Amino acid sequence: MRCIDQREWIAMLEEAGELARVRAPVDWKGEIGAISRRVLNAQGPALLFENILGHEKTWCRKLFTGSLGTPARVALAFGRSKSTSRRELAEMFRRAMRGGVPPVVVRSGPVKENILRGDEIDLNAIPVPVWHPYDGGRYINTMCSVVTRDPDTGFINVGTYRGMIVDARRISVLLLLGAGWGGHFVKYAERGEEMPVAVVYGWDPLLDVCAGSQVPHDVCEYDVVGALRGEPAELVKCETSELLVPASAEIVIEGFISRDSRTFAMEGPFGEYSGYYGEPRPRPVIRVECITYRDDPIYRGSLEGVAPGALNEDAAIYSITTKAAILDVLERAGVRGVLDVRPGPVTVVQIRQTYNGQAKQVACALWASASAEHFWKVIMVVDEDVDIYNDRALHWALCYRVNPASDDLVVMPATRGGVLDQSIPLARRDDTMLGTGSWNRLLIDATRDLSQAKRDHLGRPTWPPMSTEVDPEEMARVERRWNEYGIALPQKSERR
Ligand SMILES: Cc1cc2nc3c(=O)[nH]c(=O)nc-3n(C[C@H](O)[C@H](O)[C@H](O)COP(=O)(O)O)c2cc1C
Ligand SMILES: [Mn+2]
Repeated sequence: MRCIDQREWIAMLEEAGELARVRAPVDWKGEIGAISRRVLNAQGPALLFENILGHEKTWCRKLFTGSLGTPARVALAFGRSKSTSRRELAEMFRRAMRGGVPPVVVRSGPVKENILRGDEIDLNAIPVPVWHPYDGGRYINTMCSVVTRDPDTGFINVGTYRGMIVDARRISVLLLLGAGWGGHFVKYAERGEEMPVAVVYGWDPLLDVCAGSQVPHDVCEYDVVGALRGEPAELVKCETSELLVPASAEIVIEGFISRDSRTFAMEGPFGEYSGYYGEPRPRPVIRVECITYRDDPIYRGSLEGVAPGALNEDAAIYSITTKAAILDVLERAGVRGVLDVRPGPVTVVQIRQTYNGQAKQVACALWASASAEHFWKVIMVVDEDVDIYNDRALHWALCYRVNPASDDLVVMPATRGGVLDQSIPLARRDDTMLGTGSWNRLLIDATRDLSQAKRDHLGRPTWPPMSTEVDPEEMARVERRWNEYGIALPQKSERR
């Protein structure tokens, strides 16, 4: 299947009964965020807002959001049926991260239908919501794909990085040096140049999936999209730089970022992935020089904050792609016996143990990875008999397979970590001083102690029986005689 554009994606969702067109007039200030929160929490449809107050006559009138808000729709974006398992999608993503299909450059495309330059530009013409009640402004860069290029090698990176409208032509951004574009930024600064940047809104949903996920730093996200679709992405050259963007994107903003701190502007607060607001700070700014867009463009954005019971698009995306990233990191590090992985605030890894220190190897491999900056702060490793999708089973393992006074709990101090984690004191999240945040990380080793196992004739560990396991012969007898006992059991119901 070739890459699809956002209009084809919207049509696919409508066909599948997964889209609501909101024609009632709605306010970009607060109301759209509140609607989005309600719909995401209820795992409702993708939303296309067609009537936004104050945007009846602006060149951009429409906003599309929430399209990746459920696992079923992420499966549809991958070109699979709604019920495709996470494991299957994660394996698809892993294969794509290895063998990329490079993009092709075409002469022109719909994204060039309209071009604004210089003083014609006013970012406030785009219907950008104030997503969370106390955001510092209109966060224009949420579900977007930010394109930059390594000035030495020409390698292109595409990442999702937040940004807030400062005024008509400026966007302040959270540009962390550990991210893909951060490495490019440092190189441009060393040359005394500004960094060209292009921000893409609304194209193949898999570009957003790849841009926001932990694709290895030496792999271009465009190649991953190409590999997932089996056909190269079609790109066009930007107007003001050598950057390449999708030919059928809805909107592309082109600009430049300076390392000169005198050009910085306030960024934040913003409702972040942890469910907290971050503190406002002076941050680098995209100085917008050009905007290209399709006729009647549909802007794309997303609600960020997640907390227990408060879902968003990232959570649905990461349930696939972070799973893939973790499996990949562990395989590359040569960790044996990894059975399954459940990403989440606590990263759960299920293993079949054959050697001592296997759980520690899991944690060391993940923490050493370049992908770990914002992730994998708390890792829990369990054996094959613990159902990692059952929270009670995990609590049981936490209680009965962990001795808090032993080396089952390991704190790895002062590692590189995310700056948006509000449980860490501000001084330890000062990326301007530290280059990153500083995290103490926790491993909960809830695996059994191998010295308690016996080995079978093939040398495999066998564990003492659990008292909750019924002898299989007894169970067979009970099943055979069940009707004789006259015991009525209630229907099994879904327990929450
Ligand atoms: C909606 C969204 C917003 C994000 N905002 C930022 C951000 O502002 N800064 C950042 O460094 N990472 C942010 N991330 C995380 C990065 O996109 C993620 O770490 C990704 O792997 C970066 O790709 P890269 O390795 O090419 O930099 C965001 C992710 C999502 C999904
Ligand atoms: Mn990257």
